[in-house]
Amino acid sequence: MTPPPPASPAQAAARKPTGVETLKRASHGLRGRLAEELAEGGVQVSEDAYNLLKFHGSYEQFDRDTATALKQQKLEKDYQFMVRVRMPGGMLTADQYLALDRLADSHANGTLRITTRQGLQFHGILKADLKPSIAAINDTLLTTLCACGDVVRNLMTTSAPRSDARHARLRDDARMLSLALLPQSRGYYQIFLDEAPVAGFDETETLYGETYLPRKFKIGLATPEDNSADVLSNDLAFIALFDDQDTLTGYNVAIGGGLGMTHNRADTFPRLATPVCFVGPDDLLAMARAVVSLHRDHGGRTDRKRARLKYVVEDHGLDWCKARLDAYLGRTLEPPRPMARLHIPELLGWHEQGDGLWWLGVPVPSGRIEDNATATLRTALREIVTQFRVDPIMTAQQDVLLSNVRPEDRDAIDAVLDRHRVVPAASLSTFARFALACPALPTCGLALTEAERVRTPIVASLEAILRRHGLENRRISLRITGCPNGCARSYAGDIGLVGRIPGHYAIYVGGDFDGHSLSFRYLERVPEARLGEAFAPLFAAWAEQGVDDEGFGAFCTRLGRDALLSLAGAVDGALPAA
Ligand code: SRM
Ligand code: SF4
Repeated sequence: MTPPPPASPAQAAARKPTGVETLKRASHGLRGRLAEELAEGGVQVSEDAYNLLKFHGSYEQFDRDTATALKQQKLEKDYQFMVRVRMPGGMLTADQYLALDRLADSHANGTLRITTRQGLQFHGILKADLKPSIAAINDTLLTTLCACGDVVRNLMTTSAPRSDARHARLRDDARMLSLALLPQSRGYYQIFLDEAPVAGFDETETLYGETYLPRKFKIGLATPEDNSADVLSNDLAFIALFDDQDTLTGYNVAIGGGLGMTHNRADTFPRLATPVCFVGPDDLLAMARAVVSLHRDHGGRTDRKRARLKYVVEDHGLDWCKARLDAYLGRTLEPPRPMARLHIPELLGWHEQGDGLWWLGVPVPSGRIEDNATATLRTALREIVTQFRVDPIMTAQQDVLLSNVRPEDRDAIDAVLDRHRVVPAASLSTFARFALACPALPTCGLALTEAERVRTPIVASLEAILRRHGLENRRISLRITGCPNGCARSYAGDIGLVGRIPGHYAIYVGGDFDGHSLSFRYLERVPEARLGEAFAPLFAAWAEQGVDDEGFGAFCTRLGRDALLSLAGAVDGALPAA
């Protein structure tokens, strides 16, 4: 056989593993020089340490609000660290929550930020406080290990604390998978908790291998009735199926979800996970390991923008992936079973758990638990958790559920929230309750526009238009992100606003409330002040021409982009999407 011609320098470069791949391989179990760098003082870490820190749950950031002024004064940027807590299903005990709340003052910027994956983030931690902060989180029996990085991230599932077999199973599955899919390396414990190395301890990464995964890997668990974890946005989705007696029959498995994309790179795109097979109740971990192995063995390692599992599924096809999964499991996997349509339920407000206790879902705008001029939410939550010993659970909608409330405490809890001017869910429209925004400026280094800080005015302006048509309590979701990475799942809801250039957003419409379909780009670079103008004709048409209970996204998809554009006419300053 004739040997293939030698690769050109360009081809060779394109096939070269990224620097992060080389770093992981040489890192000695994700340790690198992190321990030394943290001990060295200063305000920043090296690029290698920056990349390794992610695996331990932290990102180096800087305050983007002050950066320009500091630069003009020839001063150093205000470097600080974000730390993310890994907490499967968003579950915390009362004591854990109170410890994290204290940490927000002692080491961070006085806020706790609920994430769209049911985690909690601290912002504004100084380098000198990083190790003590992570140690303090571990003292509460929580971890930050693998909250970020090229590994399996925080496990998502329904946060509803219902006391039934279905919910108990999902919670147990999320906890089990979260633990079982952690790496073997003791690096984290040695760097942050001063654990002494144990001679002969086997740290071989049997699942991950020396270079871990090509990119982040996300898992979500749901039932058809409760898709509050938006599972199809994950690399791997398990949808648990139960019989009439509430006995688990098994899981439908879907693979290849992921929402990040890069503007001007058509080969990157959002994608929802595709159902690939069904496995029995005892196969959950083996299946998870098989899909992780598929990513490990076939995910791209030369271009981090195209390294997620979704591109393996797109490039090779579902049948090819299914054949690999059969091989990892050593048998032919059953096709996915028929199931009911996925549904995202309402979790806010008061609900009975089914065991005599109640939960209260408290809305948290953009997930930011803080005291501000509008409401002293953080103080209210601290008082309630301290006094009534309720266990908080974070939701994928960036809200908090206060669980295990005794019926006799309900009125007193409402009174505390009222005293702290926290707006109850019942006073908010459905549109406002289901609006998400990512942190964006000033902490996120990738933000092109604001998101969290403009959520309130944007919601108010669009809500006012919906209200004119009596539509504000229809199930309609709005997701705002400061860049195309999709952290608030901007392409999976009815409406996505995606930061393009400062003060301007691309508008996506056509997804759906329950997470079944993706949206399409309708307008480009709409000035923030003209968003209302872009939506007003669409909402009016939805009110007049929407069929039965047709969702806004479905309505937009039915009409298509051209019809929507002719309805809207020219929006000053905006460009039609290409
Ligand atoms: Fe995200 C990067 C915040 C959920 C897709 N995400 C980032 C970083 C770390 C910016 C960075 O790389 O420098 C952001 C930190 C901002 C800050 O200041 O805190 C960030 N992502 C978040 C959070 C906090 C948004 C929120 O509003 O809560 C969420 C944390 C979840 C958690 O607890 O683990 C968060 N990110 C998501 C989701 C939604 C989800 O998983 O359900 C997505 C879309 C789904 C997906 O993964 O495809 C998402 N984040 C990204 C991407 C695009 C990845 C890609 O495949 O291209 C990036 C950029 C990257 O990784 O290079 C990113
Ligand atoms: Fe940052 Fe973009 Fe994610 Fe928002 S969507 S947090 S701006 S990476």
